[in-house]
Amino acid sequence: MLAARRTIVPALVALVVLALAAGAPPADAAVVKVSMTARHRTVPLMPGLRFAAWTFNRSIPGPVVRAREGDTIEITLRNADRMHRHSLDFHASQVDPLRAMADVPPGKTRTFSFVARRPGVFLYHCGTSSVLQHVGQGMYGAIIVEPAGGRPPAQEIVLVQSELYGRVRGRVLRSTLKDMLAMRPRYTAFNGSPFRYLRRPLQVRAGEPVRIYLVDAGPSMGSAFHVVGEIFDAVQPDGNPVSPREGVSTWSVPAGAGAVFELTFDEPGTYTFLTHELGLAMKGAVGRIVAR
Ligand SMILES: [Cu+2]
Repeated sequence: MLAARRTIVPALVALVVLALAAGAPPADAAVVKVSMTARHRTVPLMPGLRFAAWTFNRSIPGPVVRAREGDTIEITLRNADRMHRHSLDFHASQVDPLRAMADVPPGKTRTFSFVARRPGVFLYHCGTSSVLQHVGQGMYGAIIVEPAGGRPPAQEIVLVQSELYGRVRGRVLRSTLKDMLAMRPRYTAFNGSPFRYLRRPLQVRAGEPVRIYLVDAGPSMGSAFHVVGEIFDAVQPDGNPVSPREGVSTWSVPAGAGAVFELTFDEPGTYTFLTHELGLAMKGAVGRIVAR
């Protein structure tokens, strides 16, 4: 998915929830209001297959949240699920988890906030026990916190890698905690759909900078991220622009982490991106970028 700036972007429909705070230091710090609804929903997974998922805002992954360093993120979580408690753990936060990440019972709504003090790209996920099951069912997404001074212009791509577990019955993939504990994923995916970007490659302009924000949601496996035919000009672990690594071919992002990858396709062509843990790539975490 292509990223919009300083806003919340569901996979298909942009839903802008940004409000400026009056007079809060730093001078241009904002309150970014994020509305999330937890609900069970059967979502399209790939042609001919659906997934009996637990979602934030009806999609896997949930919406991309964007803010800037120093902003206050104010989250309202509504639990529209009739059976399970749900919650939100933002890895961009530095808060008391028992307060900020408390479970929301079925049918209830709660609001909490945190100040995004560190720039980067981070995972958010449901933190309710069993976390393995809630993440494995699809309750995760990416939050991007821009550095206070911004980033240089680039063509931006946001990728969330994950595993999908379970058995297919009647063209629906259904997961159990037992499937997830066995750690034998049925599929892997970027942005919630195995082989999504082989079916519809991403498009960029050759000769101009590209920035990939990658988050690995797991629940249990990381990403050895690589672009065939390219070397990353810079990799920023967790997306923090301080101390980038330069000239990297493959970079491991563990489950629960993120990274920013910067590169320029000097030569027009079709470039495959994947996790170079190839047994996982062949289950769906592989795609293409066409540079023109
Ligand atoms: Cu949950």
